[in-house]
Amino acid sequence: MTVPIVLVQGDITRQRADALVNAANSSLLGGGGVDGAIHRAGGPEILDACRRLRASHYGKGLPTGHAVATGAGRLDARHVIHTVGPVWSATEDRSELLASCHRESLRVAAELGARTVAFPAISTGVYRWPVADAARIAIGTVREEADPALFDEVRFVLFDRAAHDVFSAELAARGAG
Ligand code: AR6
Repeated sequence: MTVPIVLVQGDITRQRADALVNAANSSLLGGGGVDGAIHRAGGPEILDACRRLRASHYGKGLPTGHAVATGAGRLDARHVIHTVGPVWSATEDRSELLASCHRESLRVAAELGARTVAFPAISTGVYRWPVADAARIAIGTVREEADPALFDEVRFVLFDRAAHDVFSAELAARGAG
């Protein structure tokens, strides 16, 4: 048995889930893309919590491939899990770091008892990771790591049609499970 993986096209800030994953940067203090949208829609409570994390555990910032949770402010979720994806490199294989973002986010979600988790396509925007390769790593890691006893659903929320099609093709290529 594997955890059901569901694909949705749209804005992750409009999703209802126990936990929404944020494609953050190591400052944890906001940015563009998903990060900007989550802070805008979620309100100042999330940024306040991020500032407290910086002041307590992450003085130097959250390392790439790690994940940490805050509350979700006004979002329709209980938690936001912030993870820092790797910047794409043509000369260095950083796949393990992208896999780690997914693994660590799931680990944090499980600790919090979050049974439905929504991911964006981490690293595929500002960080320029090719979407097909990101889909392979993201779906592959979730398939391997998400314990069906702990999760009811893992959702990928793809902003545009093209990314949704690429994730669909990756899921179809792997079969039902
Ligand atoms: N909902 C779902 N997906 C979205 C949304 C949204 N509201 N907005 C953008 N995307 P990005 P990264 C897609 O750039 O590449 C930030 O400045 C987007 O089309 O958000 O991991 C952070 O602070 C793309 O496919 O994240 C970091 O500095 C995907 O989400 C940096 O960007 C990820 O794009 C992180 O870059």
